[in-house]
Amino acid sequence: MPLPTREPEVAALARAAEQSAGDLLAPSAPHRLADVVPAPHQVQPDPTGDWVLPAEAVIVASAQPAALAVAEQLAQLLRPATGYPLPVTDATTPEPAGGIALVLEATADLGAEGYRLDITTDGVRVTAATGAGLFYGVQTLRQLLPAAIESPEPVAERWALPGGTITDAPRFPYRGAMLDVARHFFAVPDVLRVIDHLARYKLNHLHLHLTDDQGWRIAVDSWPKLTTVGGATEVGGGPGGFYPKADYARIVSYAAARHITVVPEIDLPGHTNSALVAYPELAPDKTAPPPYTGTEVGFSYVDPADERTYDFVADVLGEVAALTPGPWLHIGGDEAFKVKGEVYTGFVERVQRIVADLGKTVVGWHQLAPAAHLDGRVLQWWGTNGEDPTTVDAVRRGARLVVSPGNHAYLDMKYAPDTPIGHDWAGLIDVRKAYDWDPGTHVVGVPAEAVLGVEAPLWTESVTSLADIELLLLPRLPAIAELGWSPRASHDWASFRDRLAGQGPRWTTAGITFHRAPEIPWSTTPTIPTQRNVPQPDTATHLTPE
Ligand code: TNX
Repeated sequence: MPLPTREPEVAALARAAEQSAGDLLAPSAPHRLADVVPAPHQVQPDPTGDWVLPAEAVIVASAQPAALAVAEQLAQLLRPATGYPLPVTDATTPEPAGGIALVLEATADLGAEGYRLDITTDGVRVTAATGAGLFYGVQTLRQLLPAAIESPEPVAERWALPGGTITDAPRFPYRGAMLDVARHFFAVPDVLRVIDHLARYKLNHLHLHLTDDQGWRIAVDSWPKLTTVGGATEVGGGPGGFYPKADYARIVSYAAARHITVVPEIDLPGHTNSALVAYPELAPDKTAPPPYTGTEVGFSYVDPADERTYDFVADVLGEVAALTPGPWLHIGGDEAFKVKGEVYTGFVERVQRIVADLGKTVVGWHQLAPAAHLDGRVLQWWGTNGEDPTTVDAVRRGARLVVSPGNHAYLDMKYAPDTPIGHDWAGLIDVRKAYDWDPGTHVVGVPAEAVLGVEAPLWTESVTSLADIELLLLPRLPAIAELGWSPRASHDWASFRDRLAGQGPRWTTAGITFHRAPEIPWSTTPTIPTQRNVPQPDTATHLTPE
Protein backbone atom coordinates (compact mmCIF):
# COMPACT_ATOMS: atom_id res chain seq x y z
CA MET A 1 0.00 0.00 0.00
CA PRO A 2 1.41 3.44 -0.86
CA LEU A 3 1.39 5.96 1.95
CA PRO A 4 -2.14 7.32 1.87
CA THR A 5 -1.10 10.73 3.23
CA ARG A 6 1.01 11.41 0.13
CA GLU A 7 -1.82 10.82 -2.30
CA PRO A 8 -3.44 14.25 -2.34
CA GLU A 9 -0.08 15.93 -2.92
CA VAL A 10 0.78 13.64 -5.80
CA ALA A 11 -2.65 14.08 -7.30
CA ALA A 12 -2.36 17.85 -7.02
CA LEU A 13 1.03 17.79 -8.72
CA ALA A 14 -0.31 15.60 -11.50
CA ARG A 15 -3.26 17.91 -12.00
CA ALA A 16 -1.02 20.98 -12.11
CA ALA A 17 1.28 19.30 -14.66
CA GLU A 18 -1.66 18.27 -16.81
CA GLN A 19 -2.99 21.79 -16.55
CA SER A 20 0.17 23.53 -17.68
CA ALA A 21 0.75 21.00 -20.46
CA GLY A 22 -2.80 21.63 -21.58
CA ASP A 23 -2.28 25.37 -21.47
CA LEU A 24 0.79 25.06 -23.71
CA LEU A 25 -0.80 22.70 -26.18
CA ALA A 26 -4.33 24.01 -26.44
CA PRO A 27 -5.23 27.36 -24.93
CA SER A 28 -8.96 27.12 -24.42
CA ALA A 29 -10.88 28.67 -27.23
CA PRO A 30 -14.13 30.40 -26.46
CA HIS A 31 -17.45 28.69 -27.00
CA ARG A 32 -19.25 29.53 -30.18
CA LEU A 33 -21.61 32.48 -29.81
CA ALA A 34 -24.57 30.39 -30.99
CA ASP A 35 -24.01 27.63 -28.40
CA VAL A 36 -26.83 28.76 -26.15
CA VAL A 37 -30.03 27.09 -24.91
CA PRO A 38 -32.63 28.34 -25.62
CA ALA A 39 -31.40 29.38 -29.08
CA PRO A 40 -31.14 33.16 -29.27
CA HIS A 41 -33.17 35.13 -31.76
CA GLN A 42 -30.22 36.59 -33.63
CA VAL A 43 -26.49 35.79 -33.43
CA GLN A 44 -23.78 37.78 -35.20
CA PRO A 45 -20.35 36.34 -34.35
CA ASP A 46 -17.26 38.49 -34.66
CA PRO A 47 -14.14 36.38 -34.09
CA THR A 48 -12.06 39.56 -33.88
CA GLY A 49 -14.01 40.42 -30.72
CA ASP A 50 -13.10 37.38 -28.60
CA TRP A 51 -12.40 38.50 -25.06
CA VAL A 52 -11.02 37.02 -21.85
CA LEU A 53 -12.39 38.10 -18.47
CA PRO A 54 -9.47 39.58 -16.51
CA ALA A 55 -8.99 39.07 -12.78
CA GLU A 56 -9.38 42.78 -12.15
CA ALA A 57 -12.64 43.14 -14.11
CA VAL A 58 -15.34 45.39 -12.68
CA ILE A 59 -19.08 44.94 -13.20
CA VAL A 60 -20.63 48.33 -13.80
CA ALA A 61 -24.40 48.76 -13.98
CA SER A 62 -26.94 51.51 -14.44
CA ALA A 63 -27.79 53.05 -11.08
CA GLN A 64 -31.39 51.77 -10.97
CA PRO A 65 -31.99 48.99 -8.39
CA ALA A 66 -33.21 46.61 -11.13
CA ALA A 67 -29.84 46.82 -12.90
CA LEU A 68 -27.72 46.72 -9.76
CA ALA A 69 -29.59 43.63 -8.55
CA VAL A 70 -28.70 41.77 -11.76
CA ALA A 71 -25.10 43.00 -11.52
CA GLU A 72 -24.84 41.54 -8.03
CA GLN A 73 -26.37 38.26 -9.24
CA LEU A 74 -23.83 38.14 -12.07
CA ALA A 75 -20.99 38.74 -9.64
CA GLN A 76 -22.30 35.92 -7.43
CA LEU A 77 -22.42 33.60 -10.43
CA LEU A 78 -18.86 34.38 -11.50
CA ARG A 79 -16.97 34.77 -8.22
CA PRO A 80 -16.88 31.15 -6.97
CA ALA A 81 -15.24 29.58 -10.03
CA THR A 82 -13.08 32.53 -11.10
CA GLY A 83 -11.99 33.49 -7.61
CA TYR A 84 -11.98 37.08 -8.92
CA PRO A 85 -13.32 39.88 -6.70
CA LEU A 86 -15.56 41.35 -9.46
CA PRO A 87 -16.68 44.45 -7.60
CA VAL A 88 -20.03 45.96 -8.62
CA THR A 89 -20.28 49.71 -9.23
CA ASP A 90 -22.84 51.98 -10.84
CA ALA A 91 -22.64 54.67 -13.50
CA THR A 92 -25.01 56.93 -15.41
CA THR A 93 -23.62 55.59 -18.68
CA PRO A 94 -21.99 52.24 -17.93
CA GLU A 95 -19.13 51.26 -20.25
CA PRO A 96 -17.41 47.85 -20.34
CA ALA A 97 -13.89 49.37 -20.03
CA GLY A 98 -12.28 45.96 -19.88
CA GLY A 99 -15.05 44.51 -17.72
CA ILE A 100 -18.80 43.94 -17.90
CA ALA A 101 -21.44 46.67 -18.27
CA LEU A 102 -25.15 46.14 -17.63
CA VAL A 103 -27.08 48.96 -19.20
CA LEU A 104 -30.73 49.60 -18.44
CA GLU A 105 -32.06 51.64 -21.34
CA ALA A 106 -35.79 52.35 -21.18
CA THR A 107 -35.81 53.32 -24.84
CA ALA A 108 -34.05 50.14 -26.00
CA ASP A 109 -36.26 48.50 -28.61
CA LEU A 110 -35.92 45.06 -27.09
CA GLY A 111 -39.32 44.42 -25.50
CA ALA A 112 -40.15 43.60 -21.89
CA GLU A 113 -37.83 40.59 -21.72
CA GLY A 114 -35.35 41.12 -24.55
CA TYR A 115 -31.67 42.04 -24.34
CA ARG A 116 -28.66 42.72 -26.49
CA LEU A 117 -25.30 41.21 -25.62
CA ASP A 118 -22.18 42.71 -27.18
CA ILE A 119 -18.83 41.00 -26.67
CA THR A 120 -15.85 42.96 -27.99
CA THR A 121 -12.17 43.27 -27.19
CA ASP A 122 -13.26 46.00 -24.82
CA GLY A 123 -15.39 43.70 -22.68
CA VAL A 124 -19.06 42.81 -22.41
CA ARG A 125 -22.12 45.01 -22.60
CA VAL A 126 -25.65 43.78 -21.85
CA THR A 127 -28.41 46.22 -22.79
CA ALA A 128 -32.09 45.83 -21.94
CA ALA A 129 -35.17 47.90 -21.19
CA THR A 130 -35.92 45.94 -18.00
CA GLY A 131 -34.25 44.04 -15.20
CA ALA A 132 -35.71 40.84 -16.69
CA GLY A 133 -33.95 41.54 -19.99
CA LEU A 134 -30.63 42.12 -18.24
CA PHE A 135 -31.16 38.93 -16.24
CA TYR A 136 -31.70 36.89 -19.43
CA GLY A 137 -28.63 38.49 -20.99
CA VAL A 138 -26.65 37.34 -17.97
CA GLN A 139 -27.97 33.77 -18.35
CA THR A 140 -26.71 33.79 -21.94
CA LEU A 141 -23.35 35.21 -20.88
CA ARG A 142 -23.02 32.46 -18.31
CA GLN A 143 -23.49 29.77 -20.97
CA LEU A 144 -20.85 31.35 -23.21
CA LEU A 145 -18.16 30.99 -20.55
CA PRO A 146 -16.29 27.69 -20.16
CA ALA A 147 -18.30 25.02 -18.31
CA ALA A 148 -15.91 25.32 -15.38
CA ILE A 149 -17.72 28.57 -14.52
CA GLU A 150 -20.22 26.28 -12.76
CA SER A 151 -17.59 25.14 -10.28
CA PRO A 152 -18.31 26.08 -6.67
CA GLU A 153 -14.53 26.29 -6.09
CA PRO A 154 -11.92 28.45 -7.85
CA VAL A 155 -10.63 26.86 -11.05
CA ALA A 156 -7.55 27.78 -13.10
CA GLU A 157 -9.20 28.60 -16.39
CA ARG A 158 -9.00 31.11 -19.18
CA TRP A 159 -12.43 32.75 -18.99
CA ALA A 160 -12.77 33.29 -22.71
CA LEU A 161 -15.88 34.62 -24.42
CA PRO A 162 -16.68 34.59 -28.15
CA GLY A 163 -16.87 38.02 -29.81
CA GLY A 164 -20.02 39.28 -31.47
CA THR A 165 -23.57 40.40 -30.80
CA ILE A 166 -26.68 38.52 -29.70
CA THR A 167 -30.05 40.23 -29.99
CA ASP A 168 -32.67 38.20 -28.24
CA ALA A 169 -36.30 38.20 -27.10
CA PRO A 170 -38.81 35.45 -26.29
CA ARG A 171 -41.44 34.03 -28.64
CA PHE A 172 -44.05 33.55 -25.86
CA PRO A 173 -44.67 35.62 -22.73
CA TYR A 174 -45.52 32.55 -20.58
CA ARG A 175 -42.75 29.97 -20.20
CA GLY A 176 -43.23 27.71 -17.23
CA ALA A 177 -42.77 24.52 -15.31
CA MET A 178 -44.98 22.97 -12.67
CA LEU A 179 -43.90 21.18 -9.53
CA ASP A 180 -46.43 18.97 -7.74
CA VAL A 181 -45.60 19.42 -4.06
CA ALA A 182 -48.82 17.68 -3.02
CA ARG A 183 -48.22 14.04 -3.98
CA HIS A 184 -44.82 14.29 -2.34
CA PHE A 185 -43.85 17.31 -0.31
CA PHE A 186 -40.62 19.11 -1.17
CA ALA A 187 -38.97 21.44 1.32
CA VAL A 188 -38.12 25.05 0.48
CA PRO A 189 -34.44 24.44 -0.50
CA ASP A 190 -35.52 21.89 -3.13
CA VAL A 191 -38.03 24.33 -4.59
CA LEU A 192 -35.41 27.09 -4.69
CA ARG A 193 -33.07 24.81 -6.58
CA VAL A 194 -35.81 24.05 -9.12
CA ILE A 195 -36.25 27.81 -9.51
CA ASP A 196 -32.53 28.07 -10.29
CA HIS A 197 -32.95 25.49 -13.06
CA LEU A 198 -35.87 27.43 -14.52
CA ALA A 199 -33.90 30.67 -14.42
CA ARG A 200 -30.96 29.18 -16.33
CA TYR A 201 -33.22 28.49 -19.30
CA LYS A 202 -35.15 31.78 -19.17
CA LEU A 203 -38.41 30.29 -17.93
CA ASN A 204 -40.54 32.87 -16.16
CA HIS A 205 -43.34 30.98 -14.39
CA LEU A 206 -43.28 28.37 -11.62
CA HIS A 207 -46.67 26.72 -11.17
CA LEU A 208 -46.95 25.09 -7.75
CA HIS A 209 -49.57 22.35 -7.48
CA LEU A 210 -50.19 23.02 -3.78
CA THR A 211 -53.12 20.78 -2.95
CA ASP A 212 -54.30 17.32 -3.86
CA ASP A 213 -55.87 14.21 -2.37
CA GLN A 214 -52.62 13.20 -0.71
CA GLY A 215 -51.78 16.49 0.99
CA TRP A 216 -52.53 20.19 1.50
CA ARG A 217 -49.28 22.20 1.42
CA ILE A 218 -50.10 25.87 1.95
CA ALA A 219 -51.07 27.39 5.30
CA VAL A 220 -54.52 29.01 5.42
CA ASP A 221 -55.09 30.86 8.72
CA SER A 222 -58.90 30.76 8.52
CA TRP A 223 -58.92 26.98 7.96
CA PRO A 224 -55.90 25.85 9.99
CA LYS A 225 -56.58 22.11 9.90
CA LEU A 226 -55.99 22.10 6.13
CA THR A 227 -52.29 21.92 6.90
CA THR A 228 -52.13 20.54 10.45
CA VAL A 229 -54.35 17.61 9.45
CA GLY A 230 -54.45 17.73 5.64
CA GLY A 231 -50.72 18.36 5.29
CA ALA A 232 -49.56 15.39 7.31
CA THR A 233 -49.78 12.79 4.52
CA GLU A 234 -48.27 12.05 1.12
CA VAL A 235 -48.10 9.24 -1.44
CA GLY A 236 -46.63 6.11 0.08
CA GLY A 237 -47.34 7.06 3.69
CA GLY A 238 -44.48 9.49 4.29
CA PRO A 239 -44.78 12.43 6.70
CA GLY A 240 -45.85 15.06 4.15
CA GLY A 241 -45.39 18.66 5.19
CA PHE A 242 -46.56 22.13 4.30
CA TYR A 243 -45.37 25.68 3.72
CA PRO A 244 -46.11 28.10 6.52
CA LYS A 245 -46.92 31.47 4.95
CA ALA A 246 -43.36 32.71 5.51
CA ASP A 247 -41.97 29.73 3.57
CA TYR A 248 -44.31 30.35 0.67
CA ALA A 249 -43.32 34.04 0.73
CA ARG A 250 -39.68 33.00 0.60
CA ILE A 251 -40.30 30.89 -2.49
CA VAL A 252 -42.23 33.73 -4.11
CA SER A 253 -39.51 36.31 -3.46
CA TYR A 254 -36.64 33.99 -4.47
CA ALA A 255 -38.50 33.37 -7.72
CA ALA A 256 -39.25 37.08 -8.21
CA ALA A 257 -35.56 37.91 -7.84
CA ARG A 258 -35.04 35.59 -10.81
CA HIS A 259 -37.90 37.15 -12.79
CA ILE A 260 -40.09 34.12 -12.20
CA THR A 261 -43.77 34.48 -11.27
CA VAL A 262 -45.26 31.88 -8.96
CA VAL A 263 -48.63 30.50 -10.10
CA PRO A 264 -50.29 28.88 -7.07
CA GLU A 265 -52.80 26.11 -7.76
CA ILE A 266 -55.62 25.15 -5.43
CA ASP A 267 -57.18 22.19 -7.22
CA LEU A 268 -61.01 22.31 -7.12
CA PRO A 269 -63.58 20.77 -6.91
CA GLY A 270 -61.85 17.36 -7.25
CA HIS A 271 -58.44 16.31 -5.93
CA THR A 272 -59.58 17.50 -2.50
CA ASN A 273 -59.44 14.46 -0.22
CA SER A 274 -56.89 16.10 2.09
CA ALA A 275 -59.26 19.05 2.63
CA LEU A 276 -62.17 16.70 3.35
CA VAL A 277 -60.13 14.79 5.93
CA ALA A 278 -59.47 18.10 7.70
CA TYR A 279 -62.99 19.53 7.28
CA PRO A 280 -65.67 16.85 6.76
CA GLU A 281 -68.30 19.61 6.48
CA LEU A 282 -66.97 20.17 2.93
CA ALA A 283 -67.66 16.57 1.95
CA PRO A 284 -70.89 15.71 0.11
CA ASP A 285 -71.85 13.22 2.84
CA LYS A 286 -70.41 15.40 5.65
CA THR A 287 -68.24 12.49 6.73
CA ALA A 288 -64.44 12.54 6.89
CA PRO A 289 -62.91 10.13 4.37
CA PRO A 290 -59.78 8.25 5.37
CA PRO A 291 -56.51 10.01 4.50
CA TYR A 292 -55.33 9.00 1.04
CA THR A 293 -51.77 7.97 0.20
CA GLY A 294 -52.35 6.09 -3.05
CA THR A 295 -52.13 7.36 -6.63
CA GLU A 296 -55.65 7.04 -8.02
CA VAL A 297 -57.48 10.17 -9.15
CA GLY A 298 -61.04 11.41 -9.57
CA PHE A 299 -62.77 10.09 -6.45
CA SER A 300 -62.93 13.15 -4.16
CA TYR A 301 -64.79 16.47 -4.39
CA VAL A 302 -65.96 19.36 -2.26
CA ASP A 303 -69.75 19.63 -2.04
CA PRO A 304 -70.87 21.98 -4.81
CA ALA A 305 -74.39 22.17 -3.32
CA ASP A 306 -73.32 23.59 0.06
CA GLU A 307 -72.77 27.35 0.52
CA ARG A 308 -70.09 26.57 3.10
CA THR A 309 -67.95 25.25 0.23
CA TYR A 310 -67.96 28.69 -1.38
CA ASP A 311 -66.97 30.32 1.94
CA PHE A 312 -64.07 27.86 2.04
CA VAL A 313 -63.06 28.62 -1.54
CA ALA A 314 -63.26 32.41 -0.99
CA ASP A 315 -61.25 32.22 2.24
CA VAL A 316 -58.55 29.98 0.78
CA LEU A 317 -58.20 31.85 -2.50
CA GLY A 318 -58.30 35.18 -0.65
CA GLU A 319 -55.39 34.20 1.59
CA VAL A 320 -53.39 32.70 -1.27
CA ALA A 321 -54.05 35.77 -3.44
CA ALA A 322 -52.86 38.05 -0.64
CA LEU A 323 -49.54 36.14 -0.50
CA THR A 324 -49.08 36.10 -4.27
CA PRO A 325 -47.86 39.20 -6.10
CA GLY A 326 -48.29 37.61 -9.55
CA PRO A 327 -51.53 38.00 -11.48
CA TRP A 328 -52.54 34.33 -11.64
CA LEU A 329 -54.63 32.00 -9.48
CA HIS A 330 -54.85 28.43 -10.79
CA ILE A 331 -58.05 26.68 -9.71
CA GLY A 332 -57.33 23.20 -11.10
CA GLY A 333 -60.63 21.78 -12.33
CA ASP A 334 -59.20 18.52 -13.69
CA GLU A 335 -60.55 15.03 -13.21
CA ALA A 336 -63.57 16.01 -11.09
CA PHE A 337 -65.25 12.91 -12.44
CA LYS A 338 -68.04 12.95 -9.88
CA VAL A 339 -69.09 16.56 -10.46
CA LYS A 340 -70.75 16.53 -13.85
CA GLY A 341 -72.44 18.76 -16.41
CA GLU A 342 -74.11 21.91 -15.15
CA VAL A 343 -73.17 21.23 -11.55
CA TYR A 344 -69.50 21.32 -12.62
CA THR A 345 -69.77 24.39 -14.85
CA GLY A 346 -71.89 26.18 -12.23
CA PHE A 347 -69.22 25.50 -9.61
CA VAL A 348 -66.42 26.65 -11.91
CA GLU A 349 -68.28 29.84 -12.86
CA ARG A 350 -68.70 30.78 -9.18
CA VAL A 351 -65.04 30.09 -8.44
CA GLN A 352 -63.93 32.05 -11.52
CA ARG A 353 -65.95 35.00 -10.21
CA ILE A 354 -64.30 34.70 -6.77
CA VAL A 355 -60.88 34.84 -8.45
CA ALA A 356 -61.86 37.88 -10.54
CA ASP A 357 -63.21 39.64 -7.44
CA LEU A 358 -59.81 39.13 -5.82
CA GLY A 359 -58.27 41.00 -8.75
CA LYS A 360 -56.54 37.91 -10.11
CA THR A 361 -56.67 36.15 -13.47
CA VAL A 362 -58.11 32.64 -13.57
CA VAL A 363 -55.98 29.78 -14.81
CA GLY A 364 -57.32 26.23 -14.84
CA TRP A 365 -56.80 22.90 -16.57
CA HIS A 366 -58.64 22.73 -19.90
CA GLN A 367 -61.52 20.83 -18.30
CA LEU A 368 -62.75 24.35 -17.40
CA ALA A 369 -63.46 24.97 -21.09
CA PRO A 370 -67.25 24.38 -21.06
CA ALA A 371 -67.78 26.95 -18.29
CA ALA A 372 -68.72 30.52 -19.25
CA HIS A 373 -65.89 32.79 -20.30
CA LEU A 374 -64.52 35.37 -17.92
CA ASP A 375 -62.16 38.14 -18.94
CA GLY A 376 -58.55 37.06 -19.26
CA ARG A 377 -59.16 33.42 -18.39
CA VAL A 378 -56.36 31.02 -19.28
CA LEU A 379 -56.77 27.30 -19.91
CA GLN A 380 -53.87 24.94 -19.42
CA TRP A 381 -54.24 22.30 -22.12
CA TRP A 382 -52.85 18.90 -21.17
CA GLY A 383 -54.38 16.72 -23.86
CA THR A 384 -52.55 14.10 -25.86
CA ASN A 385 -54.49 14.64 -29.08
CA GLY A 386 -54.46 18.11 -30.63
CA GLU A 387 -58.04 17.76 -31.84
CA ASP A 388 -60.08 19.34 -29.04
CA PRO A 389 -63.21 21.19 -30.22
CA THR A 390 -64.33 22.05 -26.68
CA THR A 391 -61.08 23.90 -26.02
CA VAL A 392 -61.20 25.54 -29.46
CA ASP A 393 -64.69 26.80 -28.62
CA ALA A 394 -63.51 28.24 -25.30
CA VAL A 395 -60.70 30.01 -27.17
CA ARG A 396 -63.27 31.39 -29.62
CA ARG A 397 -65.10 32.81 -26.59
CA GLY A 398 -61.90 34.55 -25.45
CA ALA A 399 -59.79 32.06 -23.48
CA ARG A 400 -56.01 31.98 -23.96
CA LEU A 401 -54.01 28.77 -23.74
CA VAL A 402 -50.94 27.57 -21.95
CA VAL A 403 -50.03 24.35 -23.70
CA SER A 404 -48.71 21.32 -21.82
CA PRO A 405 -49.34 18.32 -24.08
CA GLY A 406 -49.26 15.21 -21.90
CA ASN A 407 -47.30 13.29 -24.53
CA HIS A 408 -44.64 15.99 -25.10
CA ALA A 409 -44.40 18.29 -22.08
CA TYR A 410 -45.17 16.02 -19.11
CA LEU A 411 -41.90 15.67 -17.22
CA ASP A 412 -43.31 12.81 -15.13
CA MET A 413 -43.43 10.55 -18.20
CA LYS A 414 -40.58 8.07 -18.46
CA TYR A 415 -37.90 8.68 -21.08
CA ALA A 416 -37.72 5.00 -21.93
CA PRO A 417 -39.16 1.74 -20.55
CA ASP A 418 -36.22 1.41 -18.16
CA THR A 419 -36.49 4.89 -16.60
CA PRO A 420 -36.54 4.00 -12.87
CA ILE A 421 -39.33 6.45 -11.95
CA GLY A 422 -42.20 8.16 -13.72
CA HIS A 423 -45.40 7.33 -15.59
CA ASP A 424 -46.20 6.16 -19.09
CA TRP A 425 -49.94 6.81 -19.47
CA ALA A 426 -49.21 9.51 -22.07
CA GLY A 427 -46.42 7.47 -23.65
CA LEU A 428 -42.67 7.65 -23.31
CA ILE A 429 -41.08 11.07 -23.77
CA ASP A 430 -37.48 11.06 -24.89
CA VAL A 431 -35.69 14.36 -25.47
CA ARG A 432 -36.65 14.50 -29.12
CA LYS A 433 -40.32 13.95 -28.30
CA ALA A 434 -40.11 16.76 -25.73
CA TYR A 435 -38.54 19.03 -28.37
CA ASP A 436 -40.29 18.17 -31.63
CA TRP A 437 -43.64 19.94 -31.48
CA ASP A 438 -44.86 23.49 -31.89
CA PRO A 439 -46.80 25.21 -29.09
CA GLY A 440 -48.07 27.77 -31.62
CA THR A 441 -49.93 25.24 -33.79
CA HIS A 442 -50.29 22.18 -31.59
CA VAL A 443 -53.98 22.47 -30.73
CA VAL A 444 -55.73 22.32 -34.09
CA GLY A 445 -57.89 25.40 -34.70
CA VAL A 446 -56.29 27.52 -31.96
CA PRO A 447 -54.46 30.47 -33.53
CA ALA A 448 -50.91 31.18 -32.33
CA GLU A 449 -52.10 34.57 -30.99
CA ALA A 450 -54.29 32.75 -28.45
CA VAL A 451 -51.30 30.80 -27.14
CA LEU A 452 -49.85 32.55 -24.13
CA GLY A 453 -47.08 30.03 -23.86
CA VAL A 454 -45.94 26.63 -22.74
CA GLU A 455 -45.49 24.79 -19.47
CA ALA A 456 -43.83 21.52 -18.46
CA PRO A 457 -45.61 19.88 -15.50
CA LEU A 458 -43.84 17.54 -13.12
CA TRP A 459 -46.27 15.34 -11.18
CA THR A 460 -44.62 13.61 -8.27
CA GLU A 461 -46.46 10.39 -7.45
CA SER A 462 -43.18 8.49 -8.03
CA VAL A 463 -40.78 11.36 -7.33
CA THR A 464 -39.43 11.43 -3.79
CA SER A 465 -36.15 13.37 -3.81
CA LEU A 466 -34.38 16.31 -5.41
CA ALA A 467 -32.28 13.86 -7.43
CA ASP A 468 -35.51 12.32 -8.78
CA ILE A 469 -36.79 15.77 -9.73
CA GLU A 470 -33.57 16.63 -11.54
CA LEU A 471 -33.45 13.28 -13.34
CA LEU A 472 -36.86 13.95 -14.89
CA LEU A 473 -36.32 17.70 -15.41
CA LEU A 474 -32.96 17.50 -17.13
CA PRO A 475 -32.44 17.40 -20.02
CA ARG A 476 -36.11 17.83 -21.03
CA LEU A 477 -36.77 21.17 -19.33
CA PRO A 478 -34.36 22.98 -21.70
CA ALA A 479 -36.28 21.47 -24.64
CA ILE A 480 -39.54 22.98 -23.43
CA ALA A 481 -37.74 26.21 -22.58
CA GLU A 482 -36.48 26.47 -26.15
CA LEU A 483 -40.02 25.96 -27.50
CA GLY A 484 -41.18 28.82 -25.30
CA TRP A 485 -38.33 31.22 -26.02
CA SER A 486 -36.81 30.64 -29.45
CA PRO A 487 -38.24 31.74 -32.79
CA ARG A 488 -39.91 28.89 -34.63
CA ALA A 489 -37.58 29.44 -37.58
CA SER A 490 -34.64 28.33 -35.42
CA HIS A 491 -36.28 25.00 -34.51
CA ASP A 492 -33.80 22.33 -35.45
CA TRP A 493 -33.26 19.03 -33.66
CA ALA A 494 -29.65 18.54 -34.79
CA SER A 495 -28.69 22.00 -33.58
CA PHE A 496 -30.60 21.61 -30.32
CA ARG A 497 -29.06 18.20 -29.65
CA ASP A 498 -25.54 19.57 -30.00
CA ARG A 499 -26.20 22.69 -27.94
CA LEU A 500 -27.91 20.59 -25.25
CA ALA A 501 -24.86 18.32 -25.10
CA GLY A 502 -22.87 21.38 -24.05
CA GLN A 503 -25.06 21.73 -20.98
CA GLY A 504 -24.02 18.33 -19.59
CA PRO A 505 -20.57 19.39 -18.37
CA ARG A 506 -22.16 22.43 -16.74
CA TRP A 507 -24.60 20.29 -14.78
CA THR A 508 -21.86 17.86 -13.82
CA THR A 509 -19.63 20.67 -12.63
CA ALA A 510 -22.49 22.20 -10.65
CA GLY A 511 -23.38 18.84 -9.06
CA ILE A 512 -26.77 18.64 -10.76
CA THR A 513 -28.26 15.23 -11.55
CA PHE A 514 -29.46 14.62 -15.11
CA HIS A 515 -30.49 11.78 -17.37
CA ARG A 516 -27.73 10.96 -19.86
CA ALA A 517 -30.21 10.55 -22.69
CA PRO A 518 -28.65 8.29 -25.33
CA GLU A 519 -29.70 10.50 -28.25
CA ILE A 520 -27.59 13.42 -26.98
CA PRO A 521 -23.86 13.50 -27.89
CA TRP A 522 -22.65 14.23 -24.34
CA SER A 523 -18.97 14.96 -24.16
CA THR A 524 -16.84 12.43 -22.37
CA THR A 525 -13.94 14.78 -21.64
CA PRO A 526 -13.42 15.87 -18.04
CA THR A 527 -14.78 19.32 -17.29
CA ILE A 528 -12.57 20.23 -14.36
CA PRO A 529 -10.09 21.85 -14.25
CA THR A 530 -10.56 22.92 -17.86
CA GLN A 531 -12.89 22.27 -20.71
CA ARG A 532 -11.21 22.58 -24.07
CA ASN A 533 -13.15 23.24 -27.18
CA VAL A 534 -11.91 23.00 -30.71
CA PRO A 535 -12.67 26.31 -32.39
CA GLN A 536 -15.28 25.98 -35.11
CA PRO A 537 -16.53 28.54 -37.57
CA ASP A 538 -19.74 30.17 -36.46
CA THR A 539 -22.71 30.50 -38.72
CA ALA A 540 -24.70 33.65 -38.30
CA THR A 541 -28.45 33.34 -38.25
CA HIS A 542 -30.55 36.27 -39.32
CA LEU A 543 -34.08 35.66 -38.34
CA THR A 544 -37.06 37.88 -38.77
CA PRO A 545 -39.16 38.59 -35.69
CA GLU A 546 -42.35 36.55 -35.39
C1 TNX B 1 -53.18 13.60 -14.57
S1 TNX B 1 -52.67 16.29 -15.64
C2 TNX B 1 -53.41 14.55 -13.58
C3 TNX B 1 -52.67 14.46 -12.32
C4 TNX B 1 -51.74 13.29 -12.29
C5 TNX B 1 -51.07 13.15 -13.62
C6 TNX B 1 -50.02 12.10 -13.67
C7 TNX B 1 -53.79 16.61 -14.65
C8 TNX B 1 -54.40 17.91 -14.78
N1 TNX B 1 -54.16 15.68 -13.77
O1 TNX B 1 -53.58 14.42 -11.26
O2 TNX B 1 -50.79 13.53 -11.30
O3 TNX B 1 -52.06 12.85 -14.58
O4 TNX B 1 -49.32 12.16 -14.88
